[in-house]
Amino acid sequence: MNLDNKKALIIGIASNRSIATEIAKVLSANGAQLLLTYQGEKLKNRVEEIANEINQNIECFPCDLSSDKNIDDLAAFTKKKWGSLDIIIHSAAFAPRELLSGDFVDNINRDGFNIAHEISSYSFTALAKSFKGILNTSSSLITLSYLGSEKVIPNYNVMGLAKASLESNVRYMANSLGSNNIRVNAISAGPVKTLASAGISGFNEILKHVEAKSALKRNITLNEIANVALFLSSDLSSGITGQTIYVDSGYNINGF
Ligand code: 0WE
Repeated sequence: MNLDNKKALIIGIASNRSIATEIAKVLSANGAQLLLTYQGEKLKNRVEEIANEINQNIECFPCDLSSDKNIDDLAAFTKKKWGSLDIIIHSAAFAPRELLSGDFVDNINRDGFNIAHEISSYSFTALAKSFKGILNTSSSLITLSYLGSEKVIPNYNVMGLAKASLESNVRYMANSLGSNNIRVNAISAGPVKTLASAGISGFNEILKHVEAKSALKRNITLNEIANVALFLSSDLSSGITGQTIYVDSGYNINGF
């Protein structure tokens, strides 16, 4: 698959094992030029090291998705650097940790609900809004979701609502941007060990359950997610928009 001359913005690298890191490697290996973002000064060095490992001249730029100013500054930087953009990978989510365990109703609060939806869903729309003016025709926007959006997963709690919002967001964004030939899709990934899942109570049980019960009888790899991101980024998927595509060993087909 060929992404030569395509320029990709990748948001959500927090470590070597991030989904966004593997997507960056795979898109770069297929010819794309990359711009990576880091969430704050704490992550700057780590993201720059990852950028250097992939390719010596990849630039990194700060972006906290809770800030409209940060998003607009990122769009202005992208415009100055490249003039236009072809691919946005949105691989970021956040809910306050104390909401990701225990009883959903007991632990929910207004702030936590708002933060989860703002960072995990609205930020994708905000990026589209801010970058719309520099997105090339036939651009592809991709976000990451999880089965907890449509089925109850213990402890996923408010993130389930936020991912439901994100997947609906994908449909409305696809409809809105379709006339500019901009495509918008989500990848619903099976559970993978990353910083985002580290320390989540019951996460290892979820991994074991998928291994035992999924159609493929194993967990997925980061590379399998990244390969679908490559497909959705490329013109091979030119007829696909507004979709949530499962990369989950088939786990989502199960009823029991
Ligand atoms: O979407 C996610 C997790 C996203 C996430 C992770 C954190 C950890 C650190 C959002 N907010 C935070 N906040 C923090 O303070 N996943 C799909 C991974 C995940 O998280 C779970 C899972 C799975 C799978 C939480 C409970 C149950 C299953």
